[in-house]
Amino acid sequence: MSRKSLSLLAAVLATSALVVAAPAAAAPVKVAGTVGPGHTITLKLGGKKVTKLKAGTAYRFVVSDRSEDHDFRLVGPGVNRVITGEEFTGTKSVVLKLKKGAYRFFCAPHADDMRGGFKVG
Ligand SMILES: [Cu+2]
Repeated sequence: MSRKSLSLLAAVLATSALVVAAPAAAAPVKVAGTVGPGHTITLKLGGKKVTKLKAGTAYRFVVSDRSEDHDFRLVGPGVNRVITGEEFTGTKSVVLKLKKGAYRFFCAPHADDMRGGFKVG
C-alpha cells in the first residue's frame, strides 16, 4: 500500500470514528422527580413543571424520595412503574421511552393529594 493510500485510509477511519462517537454523546434528557418529605410530589424538566414530553425520546427519570411514608409511581401507556417504593429514601433513576398518551405520577398511599400528570405526544 502506498503512503498516499495509507493516509487516505487513516482519514476515512478518523471520520468514521467521529460518526460512531456522536450518538453516544447524546445522553437522555433528565426529568427530575421529588416526593416528600411532606405531602408533595413534583416532576420537573430544567426546573419547570413537566406538562408535555416527546414520544419515543429517551428520558432519564431521576426521583429523589425524601420520606419512608411515600412512593413515586409512574403510570401510562406501556408503563406501570414504582420508581421509588415506600420504606425507601434516596434517589433512583430509570431511563424510559414513553408512548403517545396521558401519564400520571403519584404516591399510592396518598394518591388523593399527591399526584400529577403530563402528556406525551
Ligand atoms: Cu405519600
